[in-house]
Amino acid sequence: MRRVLVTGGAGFAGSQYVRMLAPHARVTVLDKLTYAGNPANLAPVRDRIDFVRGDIADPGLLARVVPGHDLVVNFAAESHVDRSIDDASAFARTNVLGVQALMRACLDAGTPKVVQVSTDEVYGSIPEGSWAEDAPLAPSSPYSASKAGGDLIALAYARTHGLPVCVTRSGNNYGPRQYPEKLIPRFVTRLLDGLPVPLYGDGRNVREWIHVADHCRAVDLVAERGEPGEVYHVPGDAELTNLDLTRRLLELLDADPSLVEHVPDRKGHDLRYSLNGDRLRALGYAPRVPFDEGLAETVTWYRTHRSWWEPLRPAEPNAAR
Ligand code: NAD
Ligand code: TDX
Repeated sequence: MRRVLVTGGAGFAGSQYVRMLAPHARVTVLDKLTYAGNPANLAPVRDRIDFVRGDIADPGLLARVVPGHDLVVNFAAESHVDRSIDDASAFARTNVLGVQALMRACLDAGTPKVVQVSTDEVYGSIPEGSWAEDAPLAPSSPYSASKAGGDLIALAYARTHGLPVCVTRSGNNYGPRQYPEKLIPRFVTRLLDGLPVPLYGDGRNVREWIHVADHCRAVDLVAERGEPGEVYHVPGDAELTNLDLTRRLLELLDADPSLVEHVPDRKGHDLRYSLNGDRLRALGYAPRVPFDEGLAETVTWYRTHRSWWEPLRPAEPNAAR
């Protein structure tokens, strides 16, 4: 049985990966449990995994936890763009220094395979067409700059030291258990309570959406078949403006369109992201969750899991950015 260390495994995407893997692998989760980490996300597999609370930027802890694993997958990150605009210090610490500490620990432990999970945002905005994996990095936000820094460190460990690490970069994930600061869960939970939803700028920014389960299947495929030192894109199957996405959410929730509040734009707001996924498809990847189905199921999940998200809501429910 594979022994897999999943860092950031109590967050949205990391916990999905752990729940997917747990029946077929011996899984250790290492997570700092920041505001975004939630042990409830691991409840269905709690008895089948080892959980360590700790920081990927702590080399002493990593020296104890990393050895003995066949695979290390790093989902741990500060992940929200708006928070990085307010204060980027935790982003630099976790997303850059943390990745460096983890790569070093994997090198020292002789880990046979490592995957660094990253994002389409490292390339910055693309008005048309799609980025290939060798496109130059031009991140716009402190979040994406810190992710680009982590990616480059990971790839440098591959080139300099021969560390068998792959980098995956995916589009916007959606699905159950996403912290209600991100667009879809923020809008769904607010609409469920009849509260206005803050649409940034003119709402014409475009994102490429992928169900978190498809993202995790792609990460595992790269873990098994990816070429060390390479980057793999994980594109979404639905490209939508925020305005169109908001309209779909209003329909699914049978909510009044007057609840959409146009608020000032996010600083440095990227217009569009798009990834070319040919390299991943060549490994055998195909998405399984059609966007319409996945979105409807996600809305239903939030409707039926109020006890998961209600305690996580910001203190000022009417605050719009
Ligand atoms: P999330 O914010 O839901 O979860 C992040 C997890 O990392 C939390 O459990 C948190 O406690 C943990 N963590 C934070 N700092 C840590 C540290 N120093 N040490 C150990 N654990 C720490 O994030 P997510 O949406 O699940 O994203 C997971 C990864 O996927 C991130 O690397 C993110 O950049 C990437 N990604 C996410 C998306 C998306 O749309 N959600 C898209 C592309 C890439
Ligand atoms: O209240 C909002 N109103 C709004 O109009 C929020 C939270 C967002 N938006 C807009 C900004 C973006 O154009 O919606 C779009 C999506 O925003 P987020 O959910 O914050 O995601 P994004 O900034 O695109 O980044 C996400 O995808 C890539 C994740 O948060 C990152 O972790 C991932 O790397």
